[in-house]
This record gives sequence, C-alpha cells and structure tokens, in this order.
Amino acid sequence: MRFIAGEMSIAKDITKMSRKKTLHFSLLDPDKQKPKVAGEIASAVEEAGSSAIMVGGSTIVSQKQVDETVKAIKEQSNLPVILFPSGAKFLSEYADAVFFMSLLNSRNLDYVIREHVKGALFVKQSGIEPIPMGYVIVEPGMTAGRVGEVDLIKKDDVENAVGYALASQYLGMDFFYLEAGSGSPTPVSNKMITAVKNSINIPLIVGGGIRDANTAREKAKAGADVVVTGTKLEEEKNLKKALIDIIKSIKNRNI
Ligand code: 1GP
Repeated sequence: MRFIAGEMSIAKDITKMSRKKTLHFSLLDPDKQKPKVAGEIASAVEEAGSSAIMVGGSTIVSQKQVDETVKAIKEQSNLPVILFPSGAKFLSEYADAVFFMSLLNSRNLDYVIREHVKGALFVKQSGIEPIPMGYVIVEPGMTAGRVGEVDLIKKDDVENAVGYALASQYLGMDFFYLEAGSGSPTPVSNKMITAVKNSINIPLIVGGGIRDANTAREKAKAGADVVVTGTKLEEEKNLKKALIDIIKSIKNRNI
C-alpha cells in the first residue's frame, strides 16, 4: 500500500494512532537474516499486532540486500515498511517510507546531513514518504554508537536528552527517537523518557534493549509513544506469542 501525498500519510497516521495508545514497531536488519526469513517474521509481527516494520542496520553491505528484504516483507505483510537507513546507499524504492533521520549527536557530518543530501533525490523520484526525525543515541550505544561516531548521551544526562528533543522539535522534525543501541544490555532510563516526553509534543520513539513485556510496559508508562524491538525478533522461537505479550503490555500502559 502506498500513501498518496496530500492525503493520509504514514507519518500522520502513526501520530494519530500514537495519541490513542503506545505503538509497537518491529525492526528487521537485512544483515541478520535471509529475505525469506524476514518475510516470515513480518507475517508473524503483523499477526501479533505490530504497527509498522522498520528496515535497517549499521552493518548492511548493499542496496540489493535491502531491496530483497523489503520485497520479501511486502509479499508477506500489509504493514507499512519504513526504512531506517544508515546511509544513502541503503534506500529502497520498494519501501513505503523512510525515516529521514538526522543522527544529531554524531561527530561525523555525514550522518547529520551529508548522507541526506546524497539520498534526497532518490527519495523524491521513488515516491517513498520521507518522515523527518531527530535521532540520538544514549549510552551504551552499541554498534550504532560506534559506526555512527556518536558522542553518546550519558545515561543519566537527562537535561542533554531534553535539549536534543526540543531542538529536534524546533527544527521541524515530526518524530524524536531515543536509542540505547540495538542489543543494549540496558534500555534508556524511565527518568530520561519521562523528562523528554514532558518537554515535547512530537511522538517519542524508544528502542534498544527492550526484550520483554515488563520492560516494554515500563517504557510505555514512562512516556514512549512507540516502542521498538529488533533483537527479540531474531532470537525468539515462539515469536508471535512473545510479541503479543509485549504489545498487550504497552497498550495497557496505565495498568
Ligand atoms: C535499534 O532500538 C532498536 O535501533 C532495536 O533495539 O535490537 O535491542 O531491540 P534491539
């Protein structure tokens, strides 16, 4: 399904839905499984109630890898596919949208703006929907922190996180993503999530190290509008059941 500019957009749709309940997004890294398996996972996450599939990672080697993964996902699910690219080379015309995200605490301007300049025309010509997003990485940051050459936000530096979030909103970003890094042993703290949530009015996405229903509920209660899980999808044998638990727990964030 492709949303038509000027009518409903994926960004508007997500924003609207997130005002009613905390959403769950599934992150699939094309480098972590074959396209066929990505398709099977996509089907399971849709059945479990996830709202979108993000496709991206820090170690992807080719656009072909992204294209094949996105195509396999689209064959097996009707969820919107949103690219989560680490660079302009990893865009795919087969996706519905792209997080046009600036890695604001990177020391390398490539991740802040230069890759965006390289990829902008592709986005326009392919018709995928760009979704402006401020993206910051908090300790420990994991591979994304290293590859992205990031000045990590210290775990307890709430004020700095709030500054980045407000700056994102003032720059006109539609979303703000607080990331601890895929596979992180510790997610972003509840205190940081609440402080950021209370200072902005764009939707707050939180990811990195969220693997079980209790943690997901805590993050939703703290103020996450969208909870992202990635590693869990690769590890879990009984994926659908595990995700149903997570998605139920964030919907009932007030319990
Ligand atoms: C990565 O935050 C996401 O951008 C997902 O993290 O793999 O730890 O779930 P996990």
